Formats: sequence, C-alpha cells, structure tokens
Amino acid sequence: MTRRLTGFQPTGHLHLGNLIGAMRPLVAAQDRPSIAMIADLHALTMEHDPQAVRANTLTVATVLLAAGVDPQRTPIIANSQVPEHTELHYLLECVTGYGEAARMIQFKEKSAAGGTVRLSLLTYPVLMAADILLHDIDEVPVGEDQSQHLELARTIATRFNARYGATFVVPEGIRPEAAARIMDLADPVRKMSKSAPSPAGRIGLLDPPETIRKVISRAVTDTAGVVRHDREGQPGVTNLLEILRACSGRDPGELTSYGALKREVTDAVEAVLAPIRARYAELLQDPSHVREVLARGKAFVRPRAAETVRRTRAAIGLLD
Ligand code: AQP
Repeated sequence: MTRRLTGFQPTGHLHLGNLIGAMRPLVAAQDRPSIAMIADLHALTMEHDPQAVRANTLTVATVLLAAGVDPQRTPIIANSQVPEHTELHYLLECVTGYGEAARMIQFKEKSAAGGTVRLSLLTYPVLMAADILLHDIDEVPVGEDQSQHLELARTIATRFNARYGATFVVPEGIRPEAAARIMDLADPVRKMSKSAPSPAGRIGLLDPPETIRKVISRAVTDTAGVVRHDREGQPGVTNLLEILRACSGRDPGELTSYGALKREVTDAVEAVLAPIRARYAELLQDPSHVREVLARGKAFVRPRAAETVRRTRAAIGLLD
C-alpha cells in the first residue's frame, strides 16, 4: 500500500485552508500508512522567534489531534526530533547542484524580500527531499507552490539511484482537488495563508465564533449581485461557495443575496470548527499528552529512517 507524508510548517496560526486542503484528506486516508510531519526545521529558514516556533510546533500537533488525526494509525512527528532528517539532508546536498536550488521560485521570492538570506533557505527543498525520501514515501499531497520542490526531490532520488544504486523510492506528487484550495477572504485571488500580514482574509482554526462571523461578513465579494460559481469572474463569491461545499457537503439552494450566502457559510464553518475547538481545549488540560504523542511518533518512524540513512551512507561511500 502506498505511503503518504503530509507536512505542516509551524509558522503561524493554522487556518481553514490547512484544514480543508491538508488535515481532512489526511484524516480521511488513515487506513493507509501515512505520516503527519511538523516541519519545525523548515520554520528556521526565515527570521523567527524561538519561543513561537516551539509553541507553534506543539499547537500544530495538538490541532492535528483535535482535527481527528489518530496517532495510533498516523504517527505525528516533528522533523527536528528525528535526527536522521538532518543527516540525510546533508547526504542529499552532496548530489544537488547549487543552480538547482537557486532556481527554485520560492527561494527567489523569499530571498528577494530583503535582509539576510539564510543558507538554509537555499537548501530548504533539499531538506524537504530528505523529509520525504527518509520514510520511503510514495505519495506527497502538494499544492502548486510546492510542486517545484517535489519535482526536485524526484530528481535527487532518481539521480542518486542511477549514480549509486537503488536506494530511494521515487515519490509522486498528488494534487488536492481544485475545491480544496481555499482563498484569502480579503483578497480572493491569493490563497489563504498563515503568513499573510493581515488576519482579515484568514479563518483561524481556533478563532472564537465572533471573529469567524466578522471575518466572513467582511469577505470581499463583487457588485454582480448574483450567487454563482465563477472562479475567474467572481473569485470572492466562488471561494465562499467552495468553503460552504467543503464544510457542509452541499451547494446552497436558492440563495439570492451575498448576505444570505455569508450567513450560511458562517454557520457551516462554525459547525466544523466548534468540535475542533472543544477537543483542542480538552487536550490542553494535559500538555504532556501531546509531547508523548510526538515521542511515540518519533519512536515509530526511527527504525525505517535509520535503515534509509544506513543504505544511503553505504551507497555513497561512507564507513558504517
Ligand atoms: N489556502 C489553502 N487551501 C488549501 N490548502 C492549503 N494549505 C495551505 N494553505 C492552503 C495546505 O496546508 C498544508 C500545510 O501547509 P504548510 O504549513 O506547509 O504551509 P503552506 O502551504 O505554505 O501554507 P500557508 O498556510 O500559506 O503557510 P505560510 O504562510 O507559512 O507559507 C499543505 O498541505 C498545504 O498545501
């Protein structure tokens, strides 16, 4: 059976896009071998607050549990806690060209933002390749922004296998269906994002009902006055319709006003998020539980990770 890896960066507040685009598919696929990985090492590639990264890592793990990830079936790990990630990262750097890393669009965009560009930002996609190849992953759900990185992971795996002998499973990227991409409510041509400077377009998974209501009531629509699915012509309304479908499983009936649409969306989102908030609050009662879940996840994945590193070291010419 195919093995999947789904990653989450602990870079800010998880939002409805993360839930619909990544957490729910992860929960739905728990009958297959999957790993939920919190990419805390990746969060160090940009200026960051150490306390915030540590806190966000625990929050992401807790939200994954609250959203229904069953750690008995789907180990939850932080990539920093499994040292084989960093060891394989270095070994893979030795088969990756500088030019290959430097032409990644995300590196170009993020390094153009000014300030010191960390070397780890350049090698970020090689760490991502290590995250995947370490666990013999066959399938990685990726959005458009990560597809170039996944392609590089495939190139690295294929090159290594050809040069040093069969060592890695070559992973496939799988695309979440079009409806799984949730857009920013204030700027519906951009995806909803943790790092957007304004929270006005984002529905946080732990936001209180009043905030959710406000954000949705202020969502950008248009002047057409027709509730219609038209991604190009009416991106704001279409996004609201897609959120409604994702949260309630249905299209609206005879909605004639944007106000009515927004009220339906608010109710549907609240119905999905209320139980997650409640479960999250329960989990906070015992903070040691989430630490134990991460420790168990690490213990579960390590034998395979150690074996992959052993294979890689032997193939590339290191002593055992
Ligand atoms: N808007 C979205 N709609 C659907 N899926 C989304 N994902 C992210 N945004 C949306 C999916 O959530 C998973 C975790 O994402 P990530 O933590 O790796 O970071 P990201 O993809 O870069 O998402 P963000 O929230 O926009 O983070 P920042 O702002 O830090 O870059 C992934 O599976 C992603 O596809």
